[in-house]
Amino acid sequence: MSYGGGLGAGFSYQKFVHFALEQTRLRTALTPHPSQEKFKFIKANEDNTVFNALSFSAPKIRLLRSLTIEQKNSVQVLDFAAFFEPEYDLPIFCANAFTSPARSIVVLDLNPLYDTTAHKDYREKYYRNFMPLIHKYSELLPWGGKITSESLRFFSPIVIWTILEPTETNNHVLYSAFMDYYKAWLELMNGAVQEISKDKIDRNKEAQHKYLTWRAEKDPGYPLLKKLIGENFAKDLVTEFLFEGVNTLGTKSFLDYFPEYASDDGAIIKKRSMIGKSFETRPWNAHGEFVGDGDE
Ligand code: BLA
Repeated sequence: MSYGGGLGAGFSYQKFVHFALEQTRLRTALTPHPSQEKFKFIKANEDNTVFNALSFSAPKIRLLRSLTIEQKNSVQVLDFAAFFEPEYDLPIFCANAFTSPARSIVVLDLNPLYDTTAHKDYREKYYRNFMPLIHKYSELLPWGGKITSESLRFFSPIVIWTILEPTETNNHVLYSAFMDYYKAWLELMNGAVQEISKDKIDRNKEAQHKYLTWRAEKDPGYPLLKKLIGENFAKDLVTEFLFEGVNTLGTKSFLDYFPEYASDDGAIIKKRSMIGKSFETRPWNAHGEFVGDGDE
């Protein structure tokens, strides 16, 4: 047994993906997404690196896509996300894990379409019933410490943000949390009520576009993707696969949404955070209310 840390032989995020697809297929009909074709066979610069990319849509789901990157006995990456059609204001499923032999950096959440501090009604509607999930996991998967402050507005009160040693036990807990969070998301899908007001649909569309625009520009995985598949293909992967919709769901630019990143010559400032890192501890209380840094 390998409880001493490091990646046990054969550890893989594939089983997370299989679980999610199987569970989804029990509830809805998945069809391959057009983006699938171009990204099915991605070849990395390094021979020991295997990419697996899958994308689908379904009647209520605009895009469900998954990317795993596997280096034998070394780095393992999971990037799994699912977005509803704009007729639904439901949260976005988000599971990201970057695992090296030393540690796993994990974000697991039902990312809100609307900031849950500014929109309390949204928080009540979608997160109140799921608070037991974070109570179940906040000790085993503890808050990962200071984080890019801008990320917080895309996180929900039930977000799991953690940095762990990739022991067998921790990997089990992570898988268990992934299953619980994914089932919660599917539960939301089952109960989803289609919006008919054009204004509200447009609003949902813009909120999803804003999210895609943020992640397509500032995702922490981008530097590694560039290293593994080259800058041009990494850019295509980000805009046409991982955050597909960023060029079609809306017309606003990154700087329209996030003007604080504008440099004097009108370019986008390259650094990820303008505010810097903060939130040493979990900034929501047990009721999901945002309390910020404990010492503020
Ligand atoms: C680090 N990834 C991180 C961190 C976060 C996330 C919060 C810690 C650094 C920070 O404070 O920002 C993930 N941040 C997110 C997510 C959202 C967000 C999911 O705002 C959603 C709104 N990670 C991946 C993929 C790769 C990856 C696909 O998901 C690689 C291909 C790598 N993430 C990665 C690496 C780090 C990291 C290497 C450490 C380096 C760094 O901190 O920049």
